Amino acid sequence: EEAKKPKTGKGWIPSFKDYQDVYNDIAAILEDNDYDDGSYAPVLVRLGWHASGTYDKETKTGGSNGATMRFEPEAGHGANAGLVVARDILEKIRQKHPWITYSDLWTLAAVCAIQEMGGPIIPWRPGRTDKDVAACTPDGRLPDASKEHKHIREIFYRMGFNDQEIVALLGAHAIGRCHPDRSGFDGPWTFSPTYFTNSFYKILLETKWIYKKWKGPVQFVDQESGSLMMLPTDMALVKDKEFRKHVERYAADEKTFFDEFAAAFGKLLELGVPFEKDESFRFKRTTDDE
Ligand code: ZEM
Repeated sequence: EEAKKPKTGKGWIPSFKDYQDVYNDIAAILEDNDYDDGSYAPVLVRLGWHASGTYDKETKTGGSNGATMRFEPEAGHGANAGLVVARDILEKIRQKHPWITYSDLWTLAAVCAIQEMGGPIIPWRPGRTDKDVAACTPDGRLPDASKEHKHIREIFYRMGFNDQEIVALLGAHAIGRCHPDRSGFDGPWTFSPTYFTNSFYKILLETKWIYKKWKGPVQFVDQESGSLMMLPTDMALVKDKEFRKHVERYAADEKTFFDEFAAAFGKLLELGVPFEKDESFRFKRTTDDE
């Protein structure tokens, strides 16, 4: 009987099963052999991060609540180049589940992507609402890869993170790659860009990095194969003593990285969201093969 009722209108409240259905539909479209390294998962993680990372704790503006990247000007901010790919594939999921807000959908997609790539379970709960174009954040709230530790701290402290959380979050660069037509940078950070592991830290510490000789922005390549890359901001994590401490901890112990990444990423997705229910109202996601 329940199932026959239309999933819309006042009074209808989605259940955990409804969110699990959305999760399963996202999981089913992640693989595509014609795209990048064969998966949309990394670009979905980047969408969830950029939708959330605009948060300013002083003014309580920005953050995942609102999904204002649907609109110009935010969609057109330089940092968001290429994320139209992620928004477009999620549009297909939204058409099948029109009751879910874009802001819940985009954050759930990032959670799904991380878990399906073998990463940790990320705490996630629904409750975001979409806002209109007036809530778009000003350009410049997301980090600039050409800068170093001072800039990284300014940006992430503004969101409310500490040094340990910053280093944990950056471990997401184990997945995905840089695209010259998006950011101007080029290449993946690891040899397994569709598997969520602690390899970002290991490679960062264990590799001899040299400046890439090219006309593009300053970036680093590994001397041995020339096929891996690091951004100036990534290199700042080993140059800065406080950051480096955590890089070494995460390189040595993937379990510690997974636990601390899950906590920091879960927090990122919730910045500025006025949830009606407390943290115990968490949706426990499963994967099809569990
Ligand atoms: Zn990234 N990131 N990021 N990042 N990022 C890129 C790609 C990806 C920075 C950055 O400038 C860039 C975090 C933090 C920071 C991902 C996740 C997270 C790219 C390449 C750049 C330039 C974009 C392109 O060309 O497509 C900087 C400066 C950061 C902080 C200092 C955090 C935090 C992340 C999540 C927790 C992911 C998954 C990608 C790969 C996207 C893809 O399409 O493959």
